[in-house]
This record gives sequence, structure tokens and C-alpha cells, in this order.
Amino acid sequence: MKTVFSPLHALHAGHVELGAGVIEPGYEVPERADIVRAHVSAAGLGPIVPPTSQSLDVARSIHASDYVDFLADAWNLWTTEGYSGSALPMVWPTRPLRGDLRPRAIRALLGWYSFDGGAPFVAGTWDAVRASYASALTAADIVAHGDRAAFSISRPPGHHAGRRMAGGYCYLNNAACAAQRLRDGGATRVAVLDVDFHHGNGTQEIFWHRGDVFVANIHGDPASEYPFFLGAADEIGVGEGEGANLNLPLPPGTDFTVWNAALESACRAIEQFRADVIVVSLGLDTFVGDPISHFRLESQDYPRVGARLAALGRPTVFVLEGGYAVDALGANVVGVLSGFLDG
Ligand code: 6XA
Ligand code: ZN
Repeated sequence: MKTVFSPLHALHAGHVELGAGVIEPGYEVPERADIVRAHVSAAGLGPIVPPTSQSLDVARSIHASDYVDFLADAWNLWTTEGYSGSALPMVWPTRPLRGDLRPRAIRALLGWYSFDGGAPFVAGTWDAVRASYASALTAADIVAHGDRAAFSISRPPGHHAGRRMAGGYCYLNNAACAAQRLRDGGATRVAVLDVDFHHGNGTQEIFWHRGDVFVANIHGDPASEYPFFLGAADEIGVGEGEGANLNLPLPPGTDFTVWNAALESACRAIEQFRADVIVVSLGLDTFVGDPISHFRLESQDYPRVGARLAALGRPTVFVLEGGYAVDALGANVVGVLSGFLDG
């Protein structure tokens, strides 16, 4: 299996985020991608290749074009207005404030284009975001050209990014863009399976009205877990998308036995959908040692996850999402991927 990796991810570094009662260093650190790369290399899973050059066309079809322009400009606007540090929003246009009054000030634009204080910008953020996106598209292209699977070490991650909003460490929705790339390349039906601990609210929003991309999520119950305001079981999609969204929220403390039953349900739904190709939003923050999440999967469980995904018998694009137990992250990723290759 080819792995796509760009060292440019490391340009997104040194930022802070809004935690509970504190401004804290981000958990989403460059060491994450580096340790994953090192473990993929040591395990000999296959060649590690750089992303190919990619235009922003797919990003502009999945996201609003003005949002993509904003991501590209945000750091420049922030410094031009005299600010430094991490560019974070100050105000969000939540109800009953006006949602049609697009301001000019960068402090406010950051709120216009986000849903939380978890997607800060520093000088290198946009370059890292572009490389992360290009890596996901490259992995999609590798699979479109006939490989059974490919893995994108995308950092920053993407599954919280919606059509017009950043949040939760995410800017461009890498997995959604990979799914769109596969559609553009001729796949008729694409399934996105999101196994990150957190609900992929951005991916759900993006495909909410679409029947050609099935989205399944297994995640911490939004009653107590981030992102809180989406991810309930009654969200099934609308219009042509009705029935093409599956949410499987699970309580904090869930162990592999229960989690695996949800995986089985998601896989059966994907089989029924008859997907041509699968995109896995591969978050490893389901791990028992994860510092910000509350499931209890263990390292030995991840090869079984990979083997079940292989049993779907479809070409598969893996895109890295969350996972913050940095010491275990590389081994856990390799667990899924080697389980897939052996399966
Ligand atoms: C809170 C962000 C927490 C979720 C990030 C994540 N500032 N999403 O891992 O999958
Ligand atoms: Zn997560």
C-alpha cells in the first residue's frame, strides 16, 4: 500500500486553542504525522510518496469558494491588522445575531468561517492545509488508477470542516475532497466511513443532500462529546441524501466489543449501499490512552478493524484524522493498515 506524506505539515505548528477554561497548546501537533510516517516506514507497508501537485478545484466544489479564499488569506489579514500569535475567532454569528452581515475585520471573519476556537491559523497553516488536501487527492488518484488501497497522512485533519466553516483542528475536508475526486474519476457510489472518536460533522454536512456519497459515523455521543451539536442517531440525510447518512453514537467508556458491533452495522450498511469505493476517515482517538477522547479500544484491536474493512472487498482510501496519544499513534495506524493488507 502506498502512503502519501508531505513534510509541509510541520509548518502548522506552535498554535494555541481554546480549551475548557484555558488557552492551551494544541493537541494536534506535528509529531503526530512524523510518528505515523516513521511507523509506516519501519513496518514496510509500501512506498511513501509525496503528494502530486493539485489545484484547488476539488476544494472549491466541496467548499464555498469564498471560504477557500478566506483560508488562503486568513494569516495575511491577521498580521495586516496588526495581530500576532494564533489567529483565533472572537465572535460567532450564532442565533439571534445576523447571519447575513459579513464583516471585514479579521477577528470577526474568523468567526464567520468557523464554528469553534479549535482551528487557529499560524504563518504556515495554509501551506500545511494545502499539502494535507493534496495528499488526500493523491491517495484517491492512486486508488482510482487501480491500487487496492492508499493511505494519506493528512495533517491537519479535515472531517470537522464543513462547506463554509473550519473547526476542531480542521480547515479543508480532506476525506470529502477525496470522495469527490473519486466521483469525478468515474466512481458512481462512494462510501465515507468515519471511525474517529468525534463525529465528522463537516463530512455529514457536505454530503447531507447527496445520494451518491454514503456517510457513516461511529463516534462519542454528542450529548457529552465534541462536536456536541451534530451526530445524533436520527440524522439520516434529506432529499436525495435521505437514508445516505448513518450515525452510530456510543457512550463514553465504550470498549471494543460494543464498538466492533457498531462497525459491523456500518459495514453492512455500506454493503447495502453497494459502494464502488470507500474512503475511511481514519481517526485513532478511539484508543484507550487518548488524552481528549473516551472510548477504550486497545492497540491489539486495530488490526481487526483493518481486517473487517478489507472484507468489504472494495478499493479503499485511508485518510488520517485525529489521534493524540502520540506515542501509540504510529503503531495503531499501522495496526489498521496491516490488518487491512493481511485481511
Ligand atoms: C476540541 C477539538 C476536539 C476534537 C478534535 C478531533 N478543541 N476531531 O480529534 O476528530
Ligand atoms: Zn477526533
